[in-house]
Amino acid sequence: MFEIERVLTVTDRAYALFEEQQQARGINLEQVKQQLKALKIETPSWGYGDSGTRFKTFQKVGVPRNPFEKFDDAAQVHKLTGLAPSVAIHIPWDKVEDYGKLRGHAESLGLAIGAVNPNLFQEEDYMLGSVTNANAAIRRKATDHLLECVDIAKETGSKDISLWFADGTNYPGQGDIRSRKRWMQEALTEMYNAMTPQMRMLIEYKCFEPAFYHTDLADWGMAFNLAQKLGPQAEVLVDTGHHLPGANIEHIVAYLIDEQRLGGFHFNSRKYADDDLIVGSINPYELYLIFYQILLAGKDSDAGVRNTVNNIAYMIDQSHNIEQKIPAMLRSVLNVQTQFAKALLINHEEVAEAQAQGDVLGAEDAVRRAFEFDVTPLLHAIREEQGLPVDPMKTYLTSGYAKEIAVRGKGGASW
Ligand code: PSV
Ligand code: MN
Repeated sequence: MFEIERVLTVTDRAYALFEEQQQARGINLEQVKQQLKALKIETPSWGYGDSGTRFKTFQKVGVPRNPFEKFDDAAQVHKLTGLAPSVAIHIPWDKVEDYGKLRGHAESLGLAIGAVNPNLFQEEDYMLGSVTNANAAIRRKATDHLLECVDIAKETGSKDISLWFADGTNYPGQGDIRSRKRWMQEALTEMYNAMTPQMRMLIEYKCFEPAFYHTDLADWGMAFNLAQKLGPQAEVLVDTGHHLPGANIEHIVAYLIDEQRLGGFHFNSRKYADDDLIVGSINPYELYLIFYQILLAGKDSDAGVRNTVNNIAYMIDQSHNIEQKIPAMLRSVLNVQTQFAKALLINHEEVAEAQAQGDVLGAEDAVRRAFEFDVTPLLHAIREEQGLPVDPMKTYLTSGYAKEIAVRGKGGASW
């Protein structure tokens, strides 16, 4: 009892100091808290299963054996953080006979089924491409899978269908780049026309891997062009791991928001290529600067820009090869929350004033300063207000859930 009281007093005092500091900077903390409480991050079903590299997939004890168990684990992440109420699925990794049943299971856990991700990269037929394959029968098969995913989304109540293609070539001359471009557009047009008006197509790009010479959707410009051609229900998805070293992702984000074509994110961290490391573990400042652009656009006078910002799907896309799956996912959503909280402390008027004066260092300082605050007291305060554990990771580690799921044994779902 004494111990709890002491901790709460320290927390309260830390928050009081934080509040004083932020009020002095003209930050409206009530508004910050509201925005923090509204943050939602989708976790991927595949992040709970075993995964690996081409060298080895390590098997972990307690990994879910089927899609239902993946939702059980995802529910832990949401229960402890209040941040992750939906789960993206990948088809056929999460293929079930009855999607209504899966949806019912998710809802019974307080979750929703999020984005549906068609998988067009794991069948022998797709070695030389799926929707861009020179063989018309294979293109047909791939397009049919896209249509199947639209039907699944209707059953699961999913709004977003998130597309990523491994399509590309390994050698010059291997394929006709322009024909492939047209086949891609043809397939996506067919899928687009099958969507209900409530649905949205998210188009993801990736500069390389598994194709090494050319990738059919290699960068944001190609995804953007396709989205523009398809129509207003098609938007671009930015996977933070899918850029060449040195790419300014926040610039891409700002540009796409301004064009009202940024639909969502796949968050993760990369060091060299698409390494799928925990978001915020390598370059938290990049994540912070992405949120800076988003929050700034949220204040724009253009209602279309504000609407784009309010409909961004924040999703994690990580495959945890050596980490414990649930703690890795907890760390991920908490890292996103931390950087979002910091970005909420940016005084945009101060930045604008420095910009107007041509004060380069002043503007940079006004952006960076918020990053340097410790937001722990703020996060503790909102968690207390929401009836959530103040330290979700610690609560999970002492909850006994890992022991409970150990009965699943090794050899659960993997991709
Ligand atoms: C591909 O690297 C990707 O980022 C796509 O989003 C896939 O759907 C996901 O990873 C899982 O392979
Ligand atoms: Mn991705």
